[in-house]
Amino acid sequence: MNWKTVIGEIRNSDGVLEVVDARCPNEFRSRKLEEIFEDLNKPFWIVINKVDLVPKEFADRCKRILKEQSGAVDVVHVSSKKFYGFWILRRSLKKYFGRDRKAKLVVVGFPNVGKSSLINMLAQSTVVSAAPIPGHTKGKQWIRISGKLLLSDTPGVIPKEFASRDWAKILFPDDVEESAFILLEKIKNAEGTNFRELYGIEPEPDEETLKKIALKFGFLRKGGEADTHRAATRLLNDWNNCKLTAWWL
Ligand SMILES: Nc1nc2c(ncn2[C@@H]2O[C@H](COP(=O)(O)OP(=O)(O)OP(=O)(O)O)[C@@H](O)[C@H]2O)c(=O)[nH]1
Ligand SMILES: [Mg+2]
Repeated sequence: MNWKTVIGEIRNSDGVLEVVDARCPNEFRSRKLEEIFEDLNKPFWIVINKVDLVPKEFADRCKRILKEQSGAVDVVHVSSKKFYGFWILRRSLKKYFGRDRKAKLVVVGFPNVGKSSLINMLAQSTVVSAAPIPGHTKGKQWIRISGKLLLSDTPGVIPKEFASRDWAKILFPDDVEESAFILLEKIKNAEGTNFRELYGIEPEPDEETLKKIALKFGFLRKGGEADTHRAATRLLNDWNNCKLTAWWL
């Protein structure tokens, strides 16, 4: 779905679920987007997904801070992977919209935050998993998540222009080594991480670290030189598939 279509979807919705990654929830918020929600007069929820990847104390602190510092109706924790948080999210939505009001919601977020996983979790927990609404774009599916609450089955991916410079490079990489260095710098300064357990070294944003990772996994170029490109790709993949965790505000 292109961005113009997403904005159209938001305009036609009754509310938005902004999904962020629990490992660094604040950096995954888009203030620009939240301003758009406010301009359009749409209530929004910040859904902190992947909460299984961070300590509870950190998750609770983030929730408190985001509640204070954002215009979100509510901030909730979920783990789409562990099927955690569904009821809390649903209760919060029901509380806002009431029993009798029909409401259509749209899920948005940066790449990889778990939008599709969240939609799947919400869909699997319901009796009617997908119901086309007459009068809507053909093929458009809505998922009933509770009595009158409907969720669009197509998430809106927030485009690169809305990301900070660092995240634009990590989420939409063109030079993977540069992207890996930016991620390493963030992990180095994180409150906690499993980096040392995964790779057996300290997270330092330099060539040497990529070389060590390459050697650890046997990524060698012809001639036996460490393949830092493959190591950088591995690091970014481990972050994206959530094997690698680190948390900071
Ligand atoms: N540990 C953990 N991993 C999760 C959770 N939710 C999603 N993931 C993982 O995060 C990665 C991205 O999840 P997706 O649901 O594909 O994310 P998305 O936002 O739809 O990504 P795009 O479609 O690329 O924009 C996958 O490897 C998921 O398995 C979660 O709650 N916990
Ligand atoms: Mg997706």
